[in-house]
Amino acid sequence: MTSRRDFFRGAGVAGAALTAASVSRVAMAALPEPVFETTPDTRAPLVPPDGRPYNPVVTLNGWTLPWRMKDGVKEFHLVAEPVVREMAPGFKAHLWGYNGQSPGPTIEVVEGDRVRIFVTNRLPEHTSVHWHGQRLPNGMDGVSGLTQPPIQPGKTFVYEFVARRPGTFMYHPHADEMTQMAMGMMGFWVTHPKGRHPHIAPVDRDYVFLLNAYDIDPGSYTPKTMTMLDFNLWSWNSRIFPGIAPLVARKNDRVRIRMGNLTMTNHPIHIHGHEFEVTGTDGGPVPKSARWPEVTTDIAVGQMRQIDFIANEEGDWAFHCHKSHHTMNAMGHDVPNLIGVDHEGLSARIANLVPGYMTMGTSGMADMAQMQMPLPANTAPMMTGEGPFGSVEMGGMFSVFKVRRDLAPGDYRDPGWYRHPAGSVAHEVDGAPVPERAPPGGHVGGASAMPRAVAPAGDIEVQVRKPAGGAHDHH
Ligand SMILES: [Cu+2]
Repeated sequence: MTSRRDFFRGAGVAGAALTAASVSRVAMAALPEPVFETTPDTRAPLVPPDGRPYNPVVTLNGWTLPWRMKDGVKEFHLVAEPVVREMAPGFKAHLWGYNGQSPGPTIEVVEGDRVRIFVTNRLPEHTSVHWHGQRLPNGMDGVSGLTQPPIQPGKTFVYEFVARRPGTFMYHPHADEMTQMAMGMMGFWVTHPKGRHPHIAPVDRDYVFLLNAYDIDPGSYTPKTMTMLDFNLWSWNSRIFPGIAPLVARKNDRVRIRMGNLTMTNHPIHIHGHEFEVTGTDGGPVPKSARWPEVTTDIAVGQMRQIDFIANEEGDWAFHCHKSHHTMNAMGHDVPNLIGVDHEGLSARIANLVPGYMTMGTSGMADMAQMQMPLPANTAPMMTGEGPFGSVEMGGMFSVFKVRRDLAPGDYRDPGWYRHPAGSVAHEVDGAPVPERAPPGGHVGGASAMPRAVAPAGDIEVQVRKPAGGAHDHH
């Protein structure tokens, strides 16, 4: 729920400041009241109450920050602070973010808008905000030490500039970046064109999210911020599948998806059943003559990609990072020693996300009993990545693009699983004989292959030894 807390009435820094008689209450009241969000639900798009009209974006598992219009200036108030983020049902992380969530709220403005952003720092260390991709005065660029002094804990800074260029942007700290971005400090920014733009087509649905990654040991809540490559949670907007909301569209909707990468590696983002074109980057819209069709687009570190397509195939289409390790919630792939760590009930909760997951016991392996092997039946169908035909066997950077004929415009609710027309689902062939394997060095039946000019180098057969039972290797 969105809550408008009285920021100044509370304890803490601002409250303490108010006790000092010399602080001007009028000056502090000049700040717009900050708005906080406490749930990871995908919020309805924020229809602009004033200013130029536009078709608002939908932030996956996120929300858009309301503004206050003051003398023709859009005023926003970001509060950098520690937050608790539910990354998937039953799994919470202690992150840093803005206004109650990580990522922070999306900021949406219109080309030509004058924007004033107040940033209050409630973190235990200094910060700054860099407005990635924007044209602005150098002193508003938010690079701590280079273009401004850092915002110390308890202090509020103000940034002001005109959103000169329409497009897809993001914001993040430029102070102790390694720590602060690893802790989840980032947000999306969209500047809509002020009118018809030759390279920016109007769309029916406009989705945005950031690619991020965390390294959170099983049994703990806080990311390890020194990790450079070996992250174990690959997330979209600090959510992991099956915690990521589906993207839904009405059949024949024009759909735009905007993504920004603030992880430490690239992500080839892939959609099933449709082709798209990259219509923009954080550098601006791509001219039509420079676009080509794709079903996967690689998003490098620090890049943003905007893709457009027509949702003209009904169904539940997978939409995911094509790095197979990034569609795993690999929380146990590098199992740490958890002796002494209290993780009561954790295995069962994580096992809901990762079938077969086991946490090492807190006093050795003797407390295996709490794991209730075999795993309990699913209590909530989406909690194990369960699809209508069984486990989807996916995690991390994975979601479902749901196209339906009968959706109302502006309806972003999950329509449930697709009902396939009769006879349109791959199925088992009854009574089919198991064909022979190809004989070594020769061929039987079917179309003839090219004859071998050189004999193969011997009949080596390799089988994979699985950890528990399974095949034995032999020569
Ligand atoms: Cu990836």
